Amino acid sequence: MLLYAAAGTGSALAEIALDWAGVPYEREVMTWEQVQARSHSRLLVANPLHQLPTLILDNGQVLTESAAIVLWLDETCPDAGLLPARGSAERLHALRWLMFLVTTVYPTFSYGDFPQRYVADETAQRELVASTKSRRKALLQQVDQAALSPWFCGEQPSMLDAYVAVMSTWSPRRPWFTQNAPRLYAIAQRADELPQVAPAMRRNRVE
Ligand SMILES: N[C@@H](CCC(=O)N[C@@H](CS)C(=O)NCC(=O)O)C(=O)O
Repeated sequence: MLLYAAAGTGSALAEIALDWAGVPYEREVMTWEQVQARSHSRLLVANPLHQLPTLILDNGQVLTESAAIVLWLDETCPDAGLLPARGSAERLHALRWLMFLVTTVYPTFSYGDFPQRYVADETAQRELVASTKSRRKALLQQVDQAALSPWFCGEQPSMLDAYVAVMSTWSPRRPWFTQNAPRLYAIAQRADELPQVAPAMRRNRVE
């Protein structure tokens, strides 16, 4: 299995999920500059969006979208505990907020990183970046209100904690969370130490 990866991106989410499930994989690492330039030809063939994470399964099938990777691993390795148990209230909480993170929060990074995709005018691009940043903060505060304790879904850690750990290293970054999303900050700090999470966090650290 091959994972296309770059430090500081969402490929860390897939790394954590694969590590958590105990599924072996290789990484093909690229730089953020290559990601921005859409210049990795094999990634482009596998995923026309040229986005990370992109996972190539052993049978050649391509799996993109971090949540799809998490759900697939949870299905194939049900005892690993990536998500709360089927049929539980905690699982509904996990599914709701996993989808919220990938469909509502995650796209704000795309608008912020690539405003030229959405508006041509440079002033409009600057406005989009600024409005995206404040919208992202408001969305993260909604996620903060939904967080349980000590983990996002309650008593047991899950991939939701890994999303919080990884996404809180992106703008507005951890220091903002201390004052503005303290529940998420506490979860991120705790999740950093989980053996399923710590190695990928170390590999993906961007100074
Ligand atoms: N919905 C996707 C979002 C993936 C995504 O936006 N990845 C970013 C890196 S964190 C990326 O590859 N951006 C490059 C681009 O959009 O061209 C997921 O959850 O996996």
